[in-house]
Order: sequence, then structure tokens, then C-alpha cells
Amino acid sequence: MSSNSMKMAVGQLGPIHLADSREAVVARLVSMLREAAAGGCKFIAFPELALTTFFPRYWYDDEAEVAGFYESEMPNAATQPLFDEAARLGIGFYLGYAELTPERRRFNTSVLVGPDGVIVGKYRKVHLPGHADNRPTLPFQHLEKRYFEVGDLGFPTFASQGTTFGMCICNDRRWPEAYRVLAMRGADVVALGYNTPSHNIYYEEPPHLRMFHHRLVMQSAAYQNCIWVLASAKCGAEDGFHMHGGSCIIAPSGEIVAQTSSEDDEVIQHHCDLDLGKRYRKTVFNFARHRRPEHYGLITESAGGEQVAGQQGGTEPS
Ligand code: CDT
Repeated sequence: MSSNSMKMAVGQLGPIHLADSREAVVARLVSMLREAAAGGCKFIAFPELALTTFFPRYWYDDEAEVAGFYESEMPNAATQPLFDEAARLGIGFYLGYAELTPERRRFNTSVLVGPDGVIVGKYRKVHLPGHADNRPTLPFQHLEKRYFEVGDLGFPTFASQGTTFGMCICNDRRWPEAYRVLAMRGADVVALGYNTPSHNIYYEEPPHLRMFHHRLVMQSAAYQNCIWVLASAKCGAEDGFHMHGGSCIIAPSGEIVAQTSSEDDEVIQHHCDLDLGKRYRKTVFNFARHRRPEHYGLITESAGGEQVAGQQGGTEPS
């Protein structure tokens, strides 16, 4: 183990039901924070929208009802005990929550908090899945496009505790561009939280593929970008709506080095060698030597999915 190492944790949350209070959830987070700190960890990643149930599954006509899911300040009275305990124990964390700005804009947000309990940086989810219209015939909905705006902060990185952190939120983990930008900004560690329904409401998908794709995207991203990935689920059945677990810590080799075994509150920990990524960055993924950005322009010029100039040859497959 190199001297440049840090023990890090993932604090997976079991279900949060509609009736659960913020205070009750924060007490669960504090308990996991203490477990991680007692194990010698200096950082713990918590899930996306970690303070409430995954409310985008519900259509609300009444905006006043939706308003109750957002935080207009962070920290606030309910979450202050988590920040205070982090400072007391000297452990940083990642926390996802629904943000309401002073301008009344709504984002799916995460913060990176240092071991002094002070916010180091903020990220607002860029890739919002689902739909914005009411589809009452579905078994449940996925209304992130209704309840949030696309994040306006890009993919920033933050120096903290002698390393560089980046953040993603849930669906971002399926998009290689997110990790690439973070890696190009020097990220050694990418923390991400997620809420992933076990059932795909848009097409028939074998359940095992949900977990397969979840791991596939993060393991390849960790390897291709020479980063540690800390992935934290909110999982189990929230008022009967099931979301998969599978929280894990992934090394820059692409290997899963720790994973949860339950769909409840559970802490996993690993001693992470923060120099491990350097081996890949100097060789196979030496960006400066091997990347060819002059051939990648299309990626930022277009979202894709439409006919683009430069397609060559061939006939339609029969
Ligand atoms: N929260 C979140 O982004 N969940 C998505 C589910 C997509 S299904 C509409 C995910 O990618 O896991």
C-alpha cells in the first residue's frame, strides 16, 4: 500500500418511506458515519436524494406538496447534526438531496463535505432520466424531468483531504462523458449516489440486466479513467416500490473491491491506494500521449441519435 492512501466508505441506505421524517433519516446517516469513522475511514459516500423517499416516482398536481421534498439551505436544522458529527469525527462525506435555490430553481444536487464539516463543493445532476408529462397508466413514474432542471455547474472537481474528488448522480453513471470530463479535471475519486428502480417502466427488461448494466458502466469507467468509484444506493422497497442495491467500491483496475450484501442501511469500507490510478495514467491511459481529440469533435457538437455528416458506405442491414 502506498503512503498516498485513504480508507473510504460507502453508506448505503435502505428504504425511506413517505412517512419518514428528515430527522429519522439523518439519525441513520449519522449512525453510518460513526461506523465508517470507527473503522478508520476519512470519507463516506451517501446516496442520491438521501433525505427523502424517491419522490419522482409520484405525480403531484399540487406544487405545495412537492415543495416539501426540497432543501432551501444546506446544512439546515435537520441535517446540521450530520455536519456536526462529521466535524467532530474528522470524516468527509458526499450527500445527495433535492435543492431549491433562492430563485426557486430546482436541482438534483450533491455536496462534498470536508472533514471539518464544511461544504467543499456542489454538483447538480446533468443527465435527468424519465419524463415530464403525467403517465398514470404506468405502475409508477419517473418524473425527474418534471421536478428538476438540468444541472448548470458542469462536472467540477474539488481538492480535499490530499486528493481530488468528482461527483456524479445516478443516471450520470451511465454516460462515459461525465467521468471523462472529471478525469480530465484530475479526479482521483468519483463519488456517486443512486436510486434505481428494479423494474424498467419503459420496456420489458430482464431484472438481472439492471444490476449487470449498473456494474458494467461503473467498472469500465473506473478503468478507462483511472479513478476510484464510490457508488451508494438507496434501495429496497419504498412504500412497495423496489430499488436495487449493489452499492460498491471500484478500484482504478475496474475491479469491485467491496460491495454490499443487503438492501438495508449498510456500510462498506476499503483502504484505497490513491496512487493506483497513476499506473494507468502513465501507460495505457496516458491522455496526453494517446487521446485524439481532433477526432472526437462530434461528441460535443451533437447529442447524437440523428443522421450526422460523415457517415460512410454500407447499405441498410437486411
Ligand atoms: N435516479 C436515477 O437517475 N435513476 C435512473 C433510472 C432510470 S429509469 C427511468 C438510473 O439510471 O438508474
